[in-house]
Amino acid sequence: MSVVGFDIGNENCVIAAAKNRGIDVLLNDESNRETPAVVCFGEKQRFLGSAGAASATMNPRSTISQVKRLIGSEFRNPAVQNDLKLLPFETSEASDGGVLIHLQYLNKRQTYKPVQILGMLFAHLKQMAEKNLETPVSDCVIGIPSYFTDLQRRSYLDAAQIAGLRPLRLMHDCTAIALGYGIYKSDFSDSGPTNVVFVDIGHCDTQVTVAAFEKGHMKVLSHAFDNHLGGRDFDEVLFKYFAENFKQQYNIDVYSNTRASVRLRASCEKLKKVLSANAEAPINIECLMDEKDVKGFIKREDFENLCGDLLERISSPCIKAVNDARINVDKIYAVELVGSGSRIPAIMRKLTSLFKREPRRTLNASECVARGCALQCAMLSPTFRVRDYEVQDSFPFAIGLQSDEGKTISLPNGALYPKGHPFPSFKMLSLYGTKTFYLEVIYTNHNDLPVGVSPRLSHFTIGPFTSGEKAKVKVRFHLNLHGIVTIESASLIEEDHSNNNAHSPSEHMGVDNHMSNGDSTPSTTHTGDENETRKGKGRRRNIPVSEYVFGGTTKDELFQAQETERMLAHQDIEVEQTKEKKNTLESFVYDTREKVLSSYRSFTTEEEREEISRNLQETEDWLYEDGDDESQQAYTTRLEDLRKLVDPIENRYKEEDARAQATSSLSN
Ligand code: ATP
Ligand code: K
Ligand code: MG
Repeated sequence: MSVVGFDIGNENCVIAAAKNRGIDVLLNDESNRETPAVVCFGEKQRFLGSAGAASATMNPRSTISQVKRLIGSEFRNPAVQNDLKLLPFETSEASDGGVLIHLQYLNKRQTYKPVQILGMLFAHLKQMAEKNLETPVSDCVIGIPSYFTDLQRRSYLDAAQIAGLRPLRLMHDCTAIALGYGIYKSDFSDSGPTNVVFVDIGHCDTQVTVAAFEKGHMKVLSHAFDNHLGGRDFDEVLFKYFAENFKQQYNIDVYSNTRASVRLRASCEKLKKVLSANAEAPINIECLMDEKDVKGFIKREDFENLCGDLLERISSPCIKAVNDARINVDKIYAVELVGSGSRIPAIMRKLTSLFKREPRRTLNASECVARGCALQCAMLSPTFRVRDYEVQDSFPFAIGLQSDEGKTISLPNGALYPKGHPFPSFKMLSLYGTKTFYLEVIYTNHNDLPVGVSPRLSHFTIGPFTSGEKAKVKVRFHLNLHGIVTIESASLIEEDHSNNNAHSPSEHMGVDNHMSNGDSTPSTTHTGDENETRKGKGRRRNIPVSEYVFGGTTKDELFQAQETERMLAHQDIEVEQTKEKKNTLESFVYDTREKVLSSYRSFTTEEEREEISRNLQETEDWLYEDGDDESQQAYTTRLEDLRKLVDPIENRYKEEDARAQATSSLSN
């Protein structure tokens, strides 16, 4: 069993695998280390990854990209609406408030949820890894942005499950990067932690993380982000510039034509890359629209001026991360720049002036997330031995509770998990009640959240239970390894009547401030069986807990999605096998025709040759006409029919050949 790390980007995916000697990045079928995050629905089969990207401009409305932006997001979120404007496929609001993707496939209008599309991508990457490693792959660690909400995290796990993967951890991208950075380094000073700022600029977002390194362990001090600032935004600057330019010069409006927009966007991205290495760059697109060829040109300096606002915005998450880490700029040992979006030279200059030092590029900009994830996976897997290294991550949002009437429940520290809390983490809370009650998990600080995100995560029913008098209910929360909040258990403590004075006043439900807000990480073992009677203090009884996640995938939906994926994968295989059968038949026709004229000639009669030739011609004609698009069975049957004619001759030829060889070896 192999262990792998996945970096699912908005543009590119990278797979890394732990080997005994270290971490390897796996190649795809085109021998590339990065695979486009694209799923394209062709006429009869899906094209995934590189094949999907290759078909994108032919089939723009059935080519799904940037699904990472849509998964676990609300359709009505204005930020999502902005993203959708850049994407060529059709969407609508799902009944659960999420995004639904509509497209034409297999002559039908089909609807898919983003979680399904991501599932397809995961399945493709899994298959690629298995082909490379020649072993089954299921245990994995998957990189995610630190700003992902509870629902986005859960949706990632669902997508992985649709693909048959078993994520041991969803890991914040920059935490994975920091792990890969720290674990092999031995030159950290003994006189206190070494603070490093990681800046990851991808296709759609910018993430900044400050981590403190000491020998044998690494601690994340802060995560900050701008989830709407990445390479894509720089492409868009060029797109707008040339769209306007072409309107003036050629009188075409690319905004009115999906295919033209898709092609211009792709050209602008290429242009941007050229500008990273050149002072100026041309753009040429044949037949962009209305049968017009377009030409354009831009200088790097002009591009940088157009990007002034974007470049300015890079400072904010950097400043926030350093402030939240509570360190001085002079206490920063290094700034490490990663993510391919950061290859624009002006970004480097901007960061240099901000941090008063030049950022370094000691890590592999496009592979470090996947590599860190693979390392973490090896550390979590019992089959690998990795040197002891402690990773302490911090959770970027404050999490609180409210009752189902929307009343905030006041908690000892102001939050169930304050912002920056280390995780994974268990917390025990004591509440009082006489019967079933409800808790809603919420984000408490709107300012920290990505724009438009709902503060409500999930709703828990604690019960049913009844208790004659107000009883203490101990609720055990878990902010798990994926950064998802759950309630692990709840138990009712029926106290002795002789020991009644700890009861809260007469509210229906109240937090017991006397009880410790017990905070423990999984390494601190939780002692005591919660079902056991405690020394005369009271009886403990487990009460059921049920969870409802706002916008979450139900078990039934997940099952359906797995079924759909199985069917779609079957269809793809079927189409591929049919192509193979057709090719085999075609080759047989050509090979046999050639052999009839050469090697078989002396083993056949005139009539036999004529009959075979006639049949070959018939099959060839059929292949061009009725047989162009037939079933596997049809091609197989045709081949078998031809073989019946040709096999006796083939046998005669082989026998003669063997005899000739025997004779020649005797005479030697
Ligand atoms: P995200 O992290 O947002 O999910 P991702 O991980 O797929 O996305 P990366 O692969 O890190 O993103 O970066 C992709 C971006 O980098 C694209 O916008 C691409 O155009 C840009 N890019 C790649 N090479 C260069 C270059 N030489 N100069 C400028 N930009 C580049
Ligand atoms: K990537
Ligand atoms: Mg990335």
